[in-house]
Amino acid sequence: MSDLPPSAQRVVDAASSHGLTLEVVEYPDGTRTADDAAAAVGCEVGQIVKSLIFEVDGELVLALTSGANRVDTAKLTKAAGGAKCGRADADQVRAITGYAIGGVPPFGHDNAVRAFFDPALLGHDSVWAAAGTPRHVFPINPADLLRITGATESTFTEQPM
Ligand code: 5CA
Repeated sequence: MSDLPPSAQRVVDAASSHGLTLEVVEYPDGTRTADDAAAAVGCEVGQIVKSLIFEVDGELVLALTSGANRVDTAKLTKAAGGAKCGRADADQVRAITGYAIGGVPPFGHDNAVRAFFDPALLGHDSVWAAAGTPRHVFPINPADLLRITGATESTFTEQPM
């Protein structure tokens, strides 16, 4: 229980401050991408939460996105009330969240960040998100995730082809 790496422990502590006990699971083969995580967990890729950082008019925002979906930056820009949107780079992700790409969790960040929530995540009983490292993930009820992230539910993904 207490042998989690510090970056995973921070995620557990952040959940705990919202009254939620996380069961973090380590997969030594890695959970760096949504596909990796789904393969490791043995769940649908749509149940994996991608915690993606974008820059909208100079503000870094978090897009909590189903692993089955792709962000439509025009829609995300509109949801955030901005005009210009791009992907944050690895240094910006680290600076705002305190975590490296591949392990960015949906909450427990160093700095407050406005968050947007893909409603597709609510179509599952449980979803899995990164727990601060590219090897640790945890399951969570998506409504609980929406609540503790304080995210705004918003449709910001591309239409499936
Ligand atoms: N642990 C997994 C599943 S929870 C995970 O963190 N997935 S993720 O989707 O949230 O984070 C990986 C994402 O980071 C990739 O989808 C990719 O779009 C993005 N990424 C990878 N490299 C870079 C980079 N150099 N700059 C900006 N974003 C990147």
